Amino acid sequence: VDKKNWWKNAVGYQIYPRSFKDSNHDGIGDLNGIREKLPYLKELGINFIWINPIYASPNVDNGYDISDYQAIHEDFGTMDDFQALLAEAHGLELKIIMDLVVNHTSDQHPWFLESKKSLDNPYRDYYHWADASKALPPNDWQSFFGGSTWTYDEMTKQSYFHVFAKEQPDLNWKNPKVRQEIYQMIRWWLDLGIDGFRIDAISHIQKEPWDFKITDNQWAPFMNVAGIDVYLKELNAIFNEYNVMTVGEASGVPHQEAADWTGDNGYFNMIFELEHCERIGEIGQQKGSIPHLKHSLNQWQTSLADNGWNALYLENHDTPRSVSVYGDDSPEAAKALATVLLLLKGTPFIYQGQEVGMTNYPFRTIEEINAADTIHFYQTLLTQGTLDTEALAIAVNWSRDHSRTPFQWENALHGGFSTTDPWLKVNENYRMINAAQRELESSSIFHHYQTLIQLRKQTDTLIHGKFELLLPEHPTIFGYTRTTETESWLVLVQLDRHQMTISLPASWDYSKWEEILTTARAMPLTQNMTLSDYEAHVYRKVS
Ligand code: TEU
Ligand code: CA
Repeated sequence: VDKKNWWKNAVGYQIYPRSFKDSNHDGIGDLNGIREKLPYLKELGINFIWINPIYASPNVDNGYDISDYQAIHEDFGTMDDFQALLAEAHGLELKIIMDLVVNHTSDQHPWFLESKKSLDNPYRDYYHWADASKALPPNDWQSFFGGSTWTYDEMTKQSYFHVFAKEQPDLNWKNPKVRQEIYQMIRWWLDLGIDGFRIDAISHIQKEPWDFKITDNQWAPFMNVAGIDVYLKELNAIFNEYNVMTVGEASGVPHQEAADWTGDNGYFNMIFELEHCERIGEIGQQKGSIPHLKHSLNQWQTSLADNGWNALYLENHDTPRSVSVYGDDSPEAAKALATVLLLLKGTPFIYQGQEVGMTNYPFRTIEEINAADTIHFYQTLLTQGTLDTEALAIAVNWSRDHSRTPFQWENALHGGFSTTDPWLKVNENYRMINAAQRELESSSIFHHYQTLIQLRKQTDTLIHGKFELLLPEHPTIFGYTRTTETESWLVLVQLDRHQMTISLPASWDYSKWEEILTTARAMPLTQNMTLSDYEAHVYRKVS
């Protein structure tokens, strides 16, 4: 095995620590909870864990507003707990990658507290400040979480810049001192022995000049702006000194540029692109679209065929649950989606609960929501005159909280997550949908994930083989091949609850294909295939 490129053969698992497992029963998931569940992750077969931020934070954005990069949030435990977790994970041959949030800090970070003090404070240029008045911000750019990207400060009569919440001021990457501080912090974590980073919102670190005029894309002034490569190369040089993996969250980076951003010579090993999970429809009624998913994944698979490497995912802590978005909440749909995801080319990431088919939450009141951006959206709708129930429906349509409800471990109080009321309510369907149940059933989603992970690990073609999409125009069937000189694999999945008949290429020798895996009844491969109800079939041909 290629030691340096271990991440190509690996399967990842994302842990949202607040919602994974509460070990001391205060209603909040924690590091010792993760430690308790390492054997479960080992059983699933994954190779590395990405943990969302666990650093000191006022929690305006659940840890993405960091006030001390080198301290563990007390909700999660201590630095000793972290080191124990790291050691125990390594003992089980599980790697740990951490979230690196360096586009911004918390407004409570000592750098910002200093920066705010005066125009000539040595930390002033650690952030972006510009002349403004209370009524008139430096420009009309809008932040991702709603409202201006500028917040006025009475004391120094200037505004500071933030692409997310006002409590998340953006760091000034133009300042070499800022970069040195960040690099030092990165080394500190890498020297501790962690196995890499997921780098948050990294495509936003470079900004256009404040007088840049927005034309079509309102995010353009801080999305993959020219000159960003200078900083990314510096970061890459540090990562390269260590045998670690990196995955940059890079919204706004088009697939045509992905070869610069990923692979053996890219800024990162891989990136999370956000295009394939874009939803279709009017705001508040948006739905996942299988044609869009196919089209977008095909573009990324094809563009990165020879240069670069994909990070594969269907859900994370910012999206609703994939089985609800693309499926009908059923185990069949969850297995169908798993089959599509795990056999693509790239490094798959499973988001906690995906492997047991956790679904969206049926939010009934705004009090059940924690995510600041959802609450902000809901309140904006109310001020615009939208009726309460309608505002709620619109705001929760794509709420981040669907995926943040506590992990459903077993059919017990609070789904076995905690014995106390958790910070966010557990979905009541925990009685049916939970890990304990699914470890028992032989035909479960969990076991299907296990099987797919094992299959990947044993099969070089599924790691390196060329990807080709079949039936690109088909509205619901996701079919593709993975091919090397010695063999071909075929994945055929019906992502809908309907019966459909398709025709495969006439030139294929159908007698040579063997069925390796199915989620339904076994079915030999023939030129015409009838698939129904989220059926998935995997075939192999030896040439
Ligand atoms: O999300 C960032 C993110 O989604 C943006 O980069 C994206 O470009 C934007 O929403 C436009 O689609 C990350 C974390 O995953 C999220 O939880 C944090 O809230 C955010 O960064 C701020 O740190
Ligand atoms: Ca706890």
